[in-house]
Amino acid sequence: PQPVYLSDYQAPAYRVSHTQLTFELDPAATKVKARLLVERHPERETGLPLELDGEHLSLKSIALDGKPLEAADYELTEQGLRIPQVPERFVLDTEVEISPRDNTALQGLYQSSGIYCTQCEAEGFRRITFYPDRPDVMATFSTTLIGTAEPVLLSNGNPVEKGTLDDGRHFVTWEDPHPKPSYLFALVAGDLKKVADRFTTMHGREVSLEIWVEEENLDKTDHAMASLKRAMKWDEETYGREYDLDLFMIVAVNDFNMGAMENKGLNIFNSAAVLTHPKTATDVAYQRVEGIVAHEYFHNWSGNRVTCRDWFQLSLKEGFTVFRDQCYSADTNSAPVKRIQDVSFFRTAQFAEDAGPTAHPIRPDHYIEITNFYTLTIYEKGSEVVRMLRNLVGWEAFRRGSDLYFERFDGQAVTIEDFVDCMAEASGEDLTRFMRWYSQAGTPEIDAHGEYDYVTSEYRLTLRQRTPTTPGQQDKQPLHIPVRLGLVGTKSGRDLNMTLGGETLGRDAVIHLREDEQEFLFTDVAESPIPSLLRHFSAPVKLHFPYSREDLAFLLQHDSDGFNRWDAGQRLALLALDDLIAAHRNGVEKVMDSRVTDAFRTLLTSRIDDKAVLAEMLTLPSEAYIAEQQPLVDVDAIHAAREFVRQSLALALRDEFLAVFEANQSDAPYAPEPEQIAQRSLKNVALSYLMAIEDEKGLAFAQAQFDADHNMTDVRHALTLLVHSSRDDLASPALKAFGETWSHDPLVMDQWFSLQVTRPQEDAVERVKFLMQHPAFSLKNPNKVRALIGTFANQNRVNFHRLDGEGYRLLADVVIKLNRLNPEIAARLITPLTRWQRFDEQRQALMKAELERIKAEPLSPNVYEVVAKALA
Ligand code: BAL
Ligand code: ZN
Repeated sequence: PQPVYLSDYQAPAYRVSHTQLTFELDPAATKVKARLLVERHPERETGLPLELDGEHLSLKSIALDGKPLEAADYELTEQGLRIPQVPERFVLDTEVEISPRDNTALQGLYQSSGIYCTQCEAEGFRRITFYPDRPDVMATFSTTLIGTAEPVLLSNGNPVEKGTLDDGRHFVTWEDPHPKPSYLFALVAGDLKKVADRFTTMHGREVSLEIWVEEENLDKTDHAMASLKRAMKWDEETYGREYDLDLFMIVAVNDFNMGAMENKGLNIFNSAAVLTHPKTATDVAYQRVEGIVAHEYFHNWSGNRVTCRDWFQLSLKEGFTVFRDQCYSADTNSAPVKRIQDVSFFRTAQFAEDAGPTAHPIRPDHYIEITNFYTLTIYEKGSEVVRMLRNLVGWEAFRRGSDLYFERFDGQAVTIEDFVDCMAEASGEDLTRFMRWYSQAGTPEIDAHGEYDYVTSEYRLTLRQRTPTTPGQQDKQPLHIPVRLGLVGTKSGRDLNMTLGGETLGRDAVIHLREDEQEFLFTDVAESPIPSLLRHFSAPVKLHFPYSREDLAFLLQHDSDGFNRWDAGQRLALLALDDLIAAHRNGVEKVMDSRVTDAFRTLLTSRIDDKAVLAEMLTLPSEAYIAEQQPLVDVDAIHAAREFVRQSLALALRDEFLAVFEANQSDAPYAPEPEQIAQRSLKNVALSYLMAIEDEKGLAFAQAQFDADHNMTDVRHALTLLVHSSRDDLASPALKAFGETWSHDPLVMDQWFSLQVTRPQEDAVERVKFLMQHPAFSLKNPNKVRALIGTFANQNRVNFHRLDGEGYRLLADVVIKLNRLNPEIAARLITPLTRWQRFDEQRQALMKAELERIKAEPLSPNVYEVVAKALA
């Protein structure tokens, strides 16, 4: 497969002003008629051929301006259709046949549990009809769906006509007045039921809201609907964005490659991202649903009204929209916890991506398969860069820039420069150097050190930046890095006033690192400080500062920035873990660092108002994050060291954890409210520690919490702790009962799979293989693959990296099978194997052997691209 290059971009030779589609639905032979009103693009020369994308289509007829074309008039290839000679303006009619039933790739039109649905982003529309399937071709659409056994027929826009044909089939015609690229097209057909509500927009327009689900899920839509209404209001209040159609629909389907999709007026969701019920969904799932509902809704402006010129600009819509949904969730829940959780995930997973063989800039300059680029870099790092922009120019200028962007580019397909230019114009800031964030891959590292001069009362802070090389990018340029900081007085424990170059900055400020190295001299610093750097994670970088453990314990207590207080605790734990990892490797007795125990004791006994923050502070860095900090990953030593810390803390602070657990039990009716969620997470963190030493009371509490069956957050947590313990006598009956109770509910069964395959016990690989034979498992369902295989490979590190290579072999076997069924999911699944360079020689050899075995297969472009990069 050949790469596509950003530098080769050209406007399309022809554009489509209107697209009229008719679908005669049939599982194995759906007929798709397309009438395209085509005209030459004004920026392109005359006489160019018309090139349309098309894959897996069986062409039945083709006519130009009403005249059927002869076979000699056009060329058909694997990739599409070419008509060498066309007029400047014309009407093209085609009819093709496709088989939704056999579409296991879940791109284009397919069937999920008997429901017809579509996924067209990024390049799925070419599996539906011949079309210029690129985001810079925007047309109005009119779509007629003809069905037999499907009571519900949905598409984008508003329904304008419905009726019954002479042969008894029925139809509905939909019109979408907003020009859109083909990737935003959608249809849904089948036996679905709806929950309806209304929203009155800021200008008093009434919008009908509908969530369509299978009948048995009608009781699981309340939270998604409430989230949708909150998101609509938030976008009006925060960004001045109003919804623009009379109808907004969400449909839940069981088989979906992504979380959800922002098709115009007809969002299609993975059922996992929309359905909730206290008995079936955890707090985390509730929050995820809220975030994804908001994200997809926000795309209506940041993505749909203003879209991307080409797929290299994907982060234009995704980075901005993730930023918007993160802010929305922070506003509706606990803001500090939202930031801690987002950054914790980001520093673990995106940093690893940025340091691995598939590292790429936020705006890549080439790709083979665009579906491989729906990555943490495009989404999450893209969001971090938008966040930096917001902080650099300030909220008011950012909002003016956003208004300008939406006004200037409404109905257009644009570039990342267009967005950043609006921010520069609205703020007057020079963002030229800032643009490097979009083209330079890799995580920048800042080496910082500071010196206080008691005589002059000056504090000299030196910051040096470097970005490690990444594949294909050897030379790195300095970036514009905003560093938010405070100087915390070691005597007072307070933020000190900062004066820099004669200018008073206040007690919390941002300094700008633009060069390779810069010195910042703070004057009139009243007492010796400890710097609190990169507050609120003000830039997506790694910060190295030679903090002593005493410094960190001090910041953990005194830093006024909640995020950095949490981070100081993480750093303190990491230093202790480093020693223990070394001790484990050298066969030396492990000794717990009493400073960590003391810090935890203080946390457990002091009054912290936000229980959700406290729960985060009491949570140790994950094995994956610890691994990120090691030069060479020793999975066994990391696991042993972390377990040792958990057990030591539990032994030393057993009574305190018990007290926290007991104080936070509640039998109030479940509500996904921030206070309740915080209380549950704190209680469950305490229970985890008690179970780390299999304390008798802890075991009894876990069993009772499982038996009480109050809500899924508590039940799942208790069951996980039992299943991960050595007490099979308790775990087995609970697991069996849970599996039997929920065998009818695919989303709960996903949880049942996940919590088993994260067991640290040695039989995990065998258990994965066993569960793959379970009637509820299917390789064709992405949620099941993620729950069982993805969770095992990413979260059960000791067992995935087993030294006999069985974990790797299992993953490679699944990838090889999935490569034929669903290349997009197969390619994603390979990620843990691509990180082979981080491990010891023996594991490296085993991982590479599996990558080579995959590479020897006839591969989809998706899997080929990932494997080729991993082995380059
Ligand atoms: N556009 C694909 C799904 C999402 O990011 O919303
Ligand atoms: Zn998105």
